Amino acid sequence: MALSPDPRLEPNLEPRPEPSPAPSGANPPPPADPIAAILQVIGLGERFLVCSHARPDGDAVGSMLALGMLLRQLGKHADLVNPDSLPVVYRGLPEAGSIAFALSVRGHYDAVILLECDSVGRAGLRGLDQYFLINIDHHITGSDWADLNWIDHQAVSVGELVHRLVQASGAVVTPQMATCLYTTLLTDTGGFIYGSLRASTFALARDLVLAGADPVRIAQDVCFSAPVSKMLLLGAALSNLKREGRLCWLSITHNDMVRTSAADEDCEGIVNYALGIAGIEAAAFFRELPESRIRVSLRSKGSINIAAIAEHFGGGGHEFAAGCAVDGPLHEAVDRILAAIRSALAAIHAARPRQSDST
Ligand SMILES: [Mn+2]
Repeated sequence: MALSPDPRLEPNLEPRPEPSPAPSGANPPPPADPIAAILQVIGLGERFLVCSHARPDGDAVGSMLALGMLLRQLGKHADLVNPDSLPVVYRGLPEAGSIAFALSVRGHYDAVILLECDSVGRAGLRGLDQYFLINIDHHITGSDWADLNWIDHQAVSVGELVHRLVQASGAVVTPQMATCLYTTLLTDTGGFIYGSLRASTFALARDLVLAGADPVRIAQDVCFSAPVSKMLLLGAALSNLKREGRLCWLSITHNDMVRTSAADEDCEGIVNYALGIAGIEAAAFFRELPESRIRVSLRSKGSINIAAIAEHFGGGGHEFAAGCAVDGPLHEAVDRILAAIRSALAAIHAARPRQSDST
């Protein structure tokens, strides 16, 4: 086995990997037909490694699993690896046990496929540089850092891109695959309420249900299976909620995490409570990590490009949902991030007629 498991996994401290190197002559331009190019690499190879980012979310887990199923259906060997354990709510997904936990990889692979990683470092695995790297991403801040790149930020989830690969390969969308892919749609759209939602998103959801995904069961597993610690942590965050005009933010300290026995994954989605308030256009959630780093989740209802702010602080994401990690202490991180959001909001509203301010 080519993996080196390390049971002493720390919660990911988001050592934001060094910025991706500027495109050099080493990376070819994106192919005209990236799907065909990726399928060609798959067709010529035998052994593949599938990775996604550390602290995997529903899109990372679901798309890794579905891609693993595709590769095996095509008669290939596929290893799935992540440096962090899966959030509890995704452990019931079909073949979830096939994702191995490791901090480094070695051995022979014909290619490594990285799903929604904005750099090789984002995968959190040592040893990847020696392989032919394929980058499949749907983040607006994604870049052509790999040997073969397919970035489509119109896709609501990277699972949507994996589905296109499945279709183009002629493989069958099994009920297990459909379940994993539907999960990526459900989670990356916050339950079909944000992201690049289009009619095609719902057409894809329909296709996946027809292929065997059970939408009620998946929603129950993903949305209604939270541990108590998540609710206690949410209470701590809401008690720190602050509003200033169109901006709302909340925060939790490391002590809040300890006091509520919260896990890393319990922080997921808390930022949306701030965005859910009438009149709010931008929201931020600050989490104090041990060692005085601050993880920041950013959201916009659409008036400002929040990914640009995340990118300014070394992070990235989508136009309306992004994140970064910055140095503490907490109050200084809050001040720096809020200042950037205030500027962005002020720039937008200075350019707009006043009557549009009222909603
Ligand atoms: Mn995603």
